[in-house]
Amino acid sequence: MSGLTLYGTTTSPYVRRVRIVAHELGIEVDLVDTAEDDGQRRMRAANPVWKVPTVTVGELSILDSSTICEYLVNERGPGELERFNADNLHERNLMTVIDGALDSLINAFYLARDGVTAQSSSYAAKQKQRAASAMQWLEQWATGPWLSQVHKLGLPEIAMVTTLEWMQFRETYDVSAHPKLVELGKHWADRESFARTRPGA
Ligand SMILES: N[C@@H](CCC(=O)N[C@@H](CS)C(=O)NCC(=O)O)C(=O)O
Repeated sequence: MSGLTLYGTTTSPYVRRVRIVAHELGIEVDLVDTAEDDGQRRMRAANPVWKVPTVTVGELSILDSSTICEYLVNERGPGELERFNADNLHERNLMTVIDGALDSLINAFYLARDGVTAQSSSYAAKQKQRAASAMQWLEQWATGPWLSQVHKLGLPEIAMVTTLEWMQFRETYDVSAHPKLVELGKHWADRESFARTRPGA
């Protein structure tokens, strides 16, 4: 697959999902840093919601991490990955809850940078409470390295590990309250695609 441009940063957990899937499938990506003005301008020209990851392939723009990962798997074949099954409602619920926790904490993280904290805003406090509720729900589904019931590495596990590691990296959430999720994260930490895409790697 040639001419694939990925707009994002190396610290974004959503961008990291795409980088892990690309690495697993042996797909080269040209990463354009959206922390730089020029990268941000180019990403906004391709994506009306101004979020990363954004991928462009020729004239095509793909605007969401799950859509991008599905596109890569469909184009290249799943390799060792589990193909995301849109009919599997449990997997879709897992993704919704992981994204709910992550979106809440990303909001809280950026609001805190502007001085809006859980102490000063009930809405900011709710973001952290929602993340705790989501993580508690996810904990019940972790079995060793697996989150989904398919027992093959797929988007739910990749999303879970990148979320856990982002929480630790940004110190936005104490993951130690969820020992089964911590164990799941440790299982995948040394796999090449995870190790190579870790912030600072
Ligand atoms: N649903 C989107 C979420 C992407 C997202 O929230 N990305 C964050 C960075 S981790 C972002 O671009 N935030 C920019 C902003 O909110 O202004 C996906 O899965 O790709």
